[in-house]
Amino acid sequence: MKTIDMRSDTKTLPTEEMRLAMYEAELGDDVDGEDPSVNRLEKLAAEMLGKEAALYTTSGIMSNLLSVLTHTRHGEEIILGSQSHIFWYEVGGASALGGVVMRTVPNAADGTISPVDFKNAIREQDLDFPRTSLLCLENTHNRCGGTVLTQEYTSRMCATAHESGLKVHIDGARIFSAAVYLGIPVSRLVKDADSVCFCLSKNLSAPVGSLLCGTQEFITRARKWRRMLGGGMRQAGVIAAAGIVALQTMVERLAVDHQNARLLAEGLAKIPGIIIHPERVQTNIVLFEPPETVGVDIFLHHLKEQGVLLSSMGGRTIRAVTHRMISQDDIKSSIEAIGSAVEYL
Ligand code: TLP
Repeated sequence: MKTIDMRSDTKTLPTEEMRLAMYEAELGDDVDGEDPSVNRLEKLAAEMLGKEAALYTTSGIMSNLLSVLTHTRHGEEIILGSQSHIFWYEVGGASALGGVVMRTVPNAADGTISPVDFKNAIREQDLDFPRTSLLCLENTHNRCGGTVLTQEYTSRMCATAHESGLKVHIDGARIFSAAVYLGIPVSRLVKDADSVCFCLSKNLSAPVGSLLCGTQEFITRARKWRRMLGGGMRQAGVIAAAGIVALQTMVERLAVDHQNARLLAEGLAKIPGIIIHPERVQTNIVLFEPPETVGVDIFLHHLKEQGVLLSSMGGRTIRAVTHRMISQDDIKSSIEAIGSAVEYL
């Protein structure tokens, strides 16, 4: 029985071309800036994102943390969405290691935070208040179901932040999905942000790593933080080589994952009792709830036995993520398996 693993796009394995590139990669000591493959990857990432420089990091979490450490000082406050990955899933690192207060404002279902709420959350200068120094946006938005922030929205939020002296960081783990959805270059989408990070090891199919992009000065300081955190990886070119292939070959095909996610959502919407908003599906993440009479754990367990792996987002919400290793046939089989599970349970 084939396993259809839609728990996350982090489950993607490297392509043959990536494995070959890894085998043949030119290597050096990246801690001393001597790894040609890492240097090439960082240059390519900076160019594609339209920023001066980029830094190869172990993970999305490390990139986000480096960004907070570099943009802020201990005791300051950062503003972020109530459903943001940094707030939910990064072990509280921004506070624990960055020493900042995380001030959340509600995320709407589309992943935005209201410009008014944001403005109201910025602290005035007052002896008693921490200084607000950073706004973090997330695009696409994971817990909001892969929703896309537009360039207009991003620029407007950046303008408000900059007027009040705040920097803006975008957690763009899946930013290429957002750009493909909008049909614009990713550089245009993030042009007003001070920093942006994206992951190679999710929808782009590379095995490891993430890139943090920003000004040369910002990246130089972030590099020092990366060193302090033990994130200097020596001959990291062996994995960076796969990242170069990912950026060169995996971006355009994201549209296929988006179509498959849509197909899945529309199929699920026809199953009696399933709660889903197919019109909200924009990229490669589908959120839904099983019928009220069916327990989430039993539902997931039963589907696992049928070879369909999905993940729980807490409460009754279930997540399916489409990716390179999920075909249109897999989507059809999954819809059938979910339909049968609902009938059976
Ligand atoms: N997200 C993961 C998990 O939370 C395990 C997933 O499966 O979606 N920002 C965003 C928006 C993310 O979705 C993730 C990973 C990260 C940051 C962190 O990336 P990693 O896991 O590479 O540190």
